[in-house]
Amino acid sequence: MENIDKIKQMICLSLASSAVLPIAATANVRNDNGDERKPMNILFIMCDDHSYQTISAYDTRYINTPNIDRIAADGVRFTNSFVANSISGPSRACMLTGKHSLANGFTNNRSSFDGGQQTFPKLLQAQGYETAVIGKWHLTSQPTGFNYWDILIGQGDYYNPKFIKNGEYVQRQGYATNITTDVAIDWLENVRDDSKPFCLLLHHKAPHRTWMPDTCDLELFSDKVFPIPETFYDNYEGRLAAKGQRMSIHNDMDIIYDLKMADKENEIHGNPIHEAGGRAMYKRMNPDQKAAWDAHYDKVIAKFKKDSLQGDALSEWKFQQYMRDYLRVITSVDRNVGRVLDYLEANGLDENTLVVYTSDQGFYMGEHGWFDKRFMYEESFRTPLLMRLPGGAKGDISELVQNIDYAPTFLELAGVDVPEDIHGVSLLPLLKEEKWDAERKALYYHYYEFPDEHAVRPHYGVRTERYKLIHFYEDIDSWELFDLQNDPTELNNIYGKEGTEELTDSLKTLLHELQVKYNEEQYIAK
Ligand code: SGN
Ligand code: CA
Repeated sequence: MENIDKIKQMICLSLASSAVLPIAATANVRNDNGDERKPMNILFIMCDDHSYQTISAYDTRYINTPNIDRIAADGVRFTNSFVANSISGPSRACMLTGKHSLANGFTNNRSSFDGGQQTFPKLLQAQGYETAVIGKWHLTSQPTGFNYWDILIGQGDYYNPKFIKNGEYVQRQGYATNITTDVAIDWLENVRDDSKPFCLLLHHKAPHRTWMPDTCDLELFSDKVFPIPETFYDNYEGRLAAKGQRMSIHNDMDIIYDLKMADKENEIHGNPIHEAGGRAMYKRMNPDQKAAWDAHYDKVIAKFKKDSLQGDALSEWKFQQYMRDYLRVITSVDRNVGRVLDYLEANGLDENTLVVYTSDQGFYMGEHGWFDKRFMYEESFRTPLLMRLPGGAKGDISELVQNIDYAPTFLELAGVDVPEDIHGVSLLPLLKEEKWDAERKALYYHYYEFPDEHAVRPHYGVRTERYKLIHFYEDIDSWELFDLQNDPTELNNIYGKEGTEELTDSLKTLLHELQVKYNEEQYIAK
């Protein structure tokens, strides 16, 4: 099986167009003191919904991601990396501004980003950087602060996606992850002003729902059976908001839309809206893509019909199917990350480029019975974060870090004074093995979107190294407290339990301090 997988990977590689690799050069720039220094480029790779559980640098249970792991092997792996708001648009706005959601104005996916505000790409541009964003943007308004932008529309499509390139619509044939990488390599190679240092945001759509694999990866993992997560059958006892969500694999993962059982006989039906969406995804494909798709899924559909599974057996089949497609999509991401890293190396750019790999948030791989994100529970509050700074630190960094920290990190690296209104703290000292003065005792989190299709109640909270306190509000008023040391899977809400009074008080004090610090006084619970 392994050999067959390797051969398929080679075929995929030869299909993805590879750029010519001549040597590129960047000029030195002057910093504020007038000293000449070597500019450090920034390659900021981000995926959409990539769980740390499916990166082998973090977790070897499910998949091998040799290329993403290269970043960790030559650099650092953050083992306590979190987001400020576990959903796409808001998370991206936090990264661009270095500020929590209310302060940057983009609190939920229905918002539109105020592109007039201060962002790190603008500040880098002013410092003489050549900036670009390629791939998923998801902030509704047009990008500002970029010399070049070439973005997917909204969530984007996996097959033959439409982009907006510096304001013009362009439809491209092929698979989104390959295309986004092609455009990025082409920008590095042919478009940018190479007398300047660059900052490239290479932001993939993958592996966002509906986890559509590239045609050359369809057969991967077909024979694999993944272990069912220990919390798969969680009954949500003592956690009101968890009980009320609609992101369960059993109830909410659609058989046609998510699991691709769109049979030609039209006998299988899911939720009508999702079913229409699922069939439309297939219609976007060209005849070759459809033929490859059918060659794989028709067999799976036939078996699914024959087996007519019910109850737990159906839930577990859905889980396996979900895992296989998700991991196929990750295989393509990993291969394309390899292409970009190879390009940097072939051009000597690996020696003066900070490479970052992250996701807009974590994701549930069946834990608590779920897919999707949004909750402040570990799987979606955490996000993978790997960084490789040439000549910098190697190994694990365990400090509590958050996606509001990326902007100040990039700015400090570029020699820009970090504006005082930025909430995040530069991670550069950690990358250089220097003392980190942040003295961060706790992280603040706030998720605002409601009502939404997954019915996750808005909530804010605080997390220290050991404890987590969450307040869910809107149509409920419910507090949760977890001791992550004794209860890492967060099944036992100890809020209000005897003996937790002092701990609760101290966490509430901390929470209020952070709400004041991050301009969220209006949310302080009465
Ligand atoms: C879409 C998905 C949701 C997902 C959100 C947000 N539904 O609405 O499942 O939670 O995006 O994801 S879908 O039917 O359109 O696939 S985010 O990462 O972009 O914020
Ligand atoms: Ca996302």
